[in-house]
Amino acid sequence: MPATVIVGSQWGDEGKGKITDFLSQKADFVVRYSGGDNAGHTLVLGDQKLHLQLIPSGILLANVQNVIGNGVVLNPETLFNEIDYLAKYEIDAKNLVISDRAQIIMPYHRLLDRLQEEKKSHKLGTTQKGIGPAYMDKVERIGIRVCDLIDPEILKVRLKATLSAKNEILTNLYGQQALVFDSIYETYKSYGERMKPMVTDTSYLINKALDENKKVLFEGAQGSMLDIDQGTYPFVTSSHPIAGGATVGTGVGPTRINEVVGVAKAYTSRVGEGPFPTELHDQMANTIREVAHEYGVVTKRPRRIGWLDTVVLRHAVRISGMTQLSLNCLDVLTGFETIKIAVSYNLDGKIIDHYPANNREVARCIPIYEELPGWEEDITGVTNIQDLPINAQNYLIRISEIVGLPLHTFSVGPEREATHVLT
Ligand code: 2SA
Ligand code: MG
Repeated sequence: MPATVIVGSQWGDEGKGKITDFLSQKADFVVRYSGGDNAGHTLVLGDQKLHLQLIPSGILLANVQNVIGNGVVLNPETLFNEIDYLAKYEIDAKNLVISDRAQIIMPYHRLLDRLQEEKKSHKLGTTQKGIGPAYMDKVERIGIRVCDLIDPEILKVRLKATLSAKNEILTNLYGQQALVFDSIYETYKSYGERMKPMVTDTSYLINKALDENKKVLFEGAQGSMLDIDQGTYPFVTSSHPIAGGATVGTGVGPTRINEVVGVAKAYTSRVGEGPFPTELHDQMANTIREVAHEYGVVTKRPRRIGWLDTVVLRHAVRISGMTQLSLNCLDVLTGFETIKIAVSYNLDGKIIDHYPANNREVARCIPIYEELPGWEEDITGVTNIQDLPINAQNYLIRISEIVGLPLHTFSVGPEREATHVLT
C-alpha cells in the first residue's frame, strides 16, 4: 500500500498517533495534512510516553521523512518547543520538512480564539490554540504562510496589514490593548530564520516519492465527526480531518491514494461541546475514563465517554471511503458484564441508520443497542485474535460486520507492541 491515509473515525483521540507510529515502521514518509497543535498524539517509546501536538508521529524513526503539509496551521513556538523536547529524548528532528504553503498561527489567533469563546453563549469548547481564527484568515486571504514567514520583507508587509485589522477588532470589539507590531515582527522573523532550512515544496517532494514507489502515510488529526463539512457542525474543528483532507492538505491527487485506514476506539470519547448520542453519565463512564486515562492531551479536560456508535462509524466510512478498520483500546472494556454497540437510532419513532445534520434531530435520537456478553480475562498480553476470549473475538467480529470493513489491527494496550495485525 504505497499511499495510505490514517483517519480518526470518531471525535478524535482514537489512537491515530499510535497506529501511525506502528505503520511507520514500514513507511518512508509520514505526512500531517490538517489541524495544528490542537492535536494531541501520544506515542510510547520504551517505558516513556511522548506527547506530540504538531510534529508527525513518524519522528521516532530515524529513516522516516516527516512532513508538515500545506493544510496544517503551524504555531512556530510549538514547533520549536517540540523539536527541543524531542532532543531531550535523543530524537533528532532532522528528518522534518515543512510546506512553504502551510499557514502560520499568530499571537492574535490564540487571543481571538479565547475571546470569541468567552463571548459565545453556546461555547464550542475549542482547545484555544488559535486554530479557528487561523483558518478564518486563510479563507479570508489575509493569512501568513510559511513562505511569507521566511521572507522578512513579505512578512513585514503582510503582518502590518493584518495586525492593524486585528487590532481594530481587539480594541473596539473586545476592549483589549492593541498588539505591538515590532515585538511580533522581531519574534516571528527569528522563527522564520530558524525554520528556513526545513521549508520546501512538499507536494513536489511527496509526489516524487510516490513516483519512486515509496510508502507514504498521511496522518490524520482530530476525527471524522470534527470535520468542518461532514462533522457535527458547529461543534467541529475548522479543518478537514477526513481522507479528502489528505489530498487538499498535501497537494497529492485523490487518484494516488490506495488505502484509507479508519482508526476507532472500542468505545467512544469526545472532548469539547456538542452532540454525542451514546454518551454515558454513570459509573461506567468514570471507570473507563480512569482506566484509559481519558483526559485531553492538550487541554487536560476530562473526555466524555460513551458506547461504541456504529452509526457514527458508518458515516465515517462513507465520507472517507475507508478500506480497513483499526480498533484500539479493546483492553479497556475488560471486566464489564455486557458491552453495548449502537446500531441505529430511533428518531421520533422511525428507525434511521444515518447521522442527521440537524442538531435538534440528533438530540431526539435514541440509540438502539445490541448487547454483547463481556469478558473478565486480562487480554493485555494477547498477540493473536484467536487467543482473545471468545466474547472479545465476537465483539471485534461483530463491529467489523456492522461497519462493513475488514479489521486491519486491534490493540490491547498503549505500547507499539500491543498493536497486532490480523493475519
Ligand atoms: P479547535 O481547538 O478549534 O480545533 O476545537 C474545536 C473542536 O474540536 C475538538 N478538538 C479535539 N477533540 C479531540 N482531541 C483533540 N486533541 C486534543 C487531545 C484535545 C485536548 O488529543 O486530547 O487536549 O483537549 C482535539 N482538538 C480539537 C475540540 O474539543 C472542539 O470540540
Ligand atoms: Mg488526541
